[in-house]
Amino acid sequence: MLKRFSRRAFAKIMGAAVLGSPQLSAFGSGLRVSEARRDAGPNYYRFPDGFLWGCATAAYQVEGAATEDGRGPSIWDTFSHTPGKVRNGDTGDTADDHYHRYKEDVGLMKALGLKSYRFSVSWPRIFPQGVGAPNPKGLDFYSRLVDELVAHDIQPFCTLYHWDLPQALQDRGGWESRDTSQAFSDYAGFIAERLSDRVKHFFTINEFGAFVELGYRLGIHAPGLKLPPGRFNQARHYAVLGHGLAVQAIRAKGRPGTKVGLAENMQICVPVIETPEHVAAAVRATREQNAPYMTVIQEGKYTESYLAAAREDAPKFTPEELKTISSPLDFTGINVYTPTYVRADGSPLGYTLVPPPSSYPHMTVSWLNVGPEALYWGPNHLAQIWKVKEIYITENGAASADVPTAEGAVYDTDRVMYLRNYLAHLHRAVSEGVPVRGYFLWSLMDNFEWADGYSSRFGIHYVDYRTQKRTPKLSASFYREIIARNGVA
Ligand code: PNW
Repeated sequence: MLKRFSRRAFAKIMGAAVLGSPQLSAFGSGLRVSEARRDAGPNYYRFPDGFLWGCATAAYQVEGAATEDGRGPSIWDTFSHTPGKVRNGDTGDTADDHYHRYKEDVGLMKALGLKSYRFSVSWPRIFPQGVGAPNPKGLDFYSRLVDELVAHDIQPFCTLYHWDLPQALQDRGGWESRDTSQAFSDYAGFIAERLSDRVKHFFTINEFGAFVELGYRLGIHAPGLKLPPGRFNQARHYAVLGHGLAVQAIRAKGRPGTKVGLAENMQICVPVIETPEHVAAAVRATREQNAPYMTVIQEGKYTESYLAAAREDAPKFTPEELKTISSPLDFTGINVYTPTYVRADGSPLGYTLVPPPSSYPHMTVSWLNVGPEALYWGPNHLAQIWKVKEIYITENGAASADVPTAEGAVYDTDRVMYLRNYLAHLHRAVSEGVPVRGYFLWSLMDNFEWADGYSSRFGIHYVDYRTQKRTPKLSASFYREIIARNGVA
């Protein structure tokens, strides 16, 4: 009796830790663990049928061909050509030369078995001056890319803004100007009109939390500004307004069935321990920490504490604008890299952020702390706090110190470790019924990593920038295996 009870109690404890794994029922039926595992086999961390395994890239990071076929300059051309802004003076002039090698790159995707591919459109290829007459040659490139993807059964997911603002618009105030929000919407509507016969999913903007903060407040990304708080908060507001206007334009111009969302790197607040108090604190923190972006987009209002803390520097806005910003979305995408640990406390907001100790493990870029639980809590928060019904992980990946062996192989066991653990936590979310429909690994191949230039490598294919040769790393074999079995290997 005592024995049976304790086994059941053990299974219960395990249930809290390994939710939804088939192993549990095996405990109940009295099988030994090893037999249970063998039975479960490759289904051990199986994902739902139809789960979309993908990879992501962005235009300026991979395309090159910076002055070809009528492309206008973007703020990243200006910034990367300014001495001292990007490590080693690297620029995106050539990058991965994807503009010319896109067919080869779709071949890499096919070899992985990818179901979907998230790319971004370079706004200044389409509207070299940001507004005005479209450039047919620019559009033609994306049309050919989409054809190539569709021909290989890879679903195209299109991001409209991955940071390469036309320089002409920056010259007129960039995201500090409401005109940029409107210009973005016009451009987004144009692309939806032209590509939605083949592209069913559009993301408006990639990572407010990175490009506005790093570009307009900290000055370490293009356009390299360090705005005072009032002007900065207004730029944040016009960026989310641009998103909302673009949602409306895509709905107006896209074919029936076109879906629209965004790809945001919201701060993912992870409870330091999974007790009800810390979990509640993490929920409160997620709303507050994301007040200027995800929260206003999902709720249609800035939180009281955000406005109160900003005081006279709070953004100026109208109720109409808030309504636009919170235009209903078909899905929400989040880029997941690193956790923000949170604990409950007795402060007015009811939470405190817990800074990681200096010994906290991270990948080769110092901000990329390893916290696989972020891939459980991110989607979980979206589903719990804002009742999001369709979720995509629009980016997740890691930078490693990849060094090819004499034979040219790259054994990135640390990246594989990172991905395996994050995906196990994603599985935990999915097995609890959190509606995650797909996952885009960042990135298909090494590329121009913004201010780090080519020194940081996030790819699962190694790129030799002298020859443009792509070589699958160990992580590419790992990901191919995951896709093939639709489960974590
Ligand atoms: C994302 N941070 O950027 C971007 O969407 C990608 O273009 C980029 O290559 C990728 O993640 C890897 O960095 C980020 O400082 C840049 O916390 C910086 C941060 C986060 C994300």
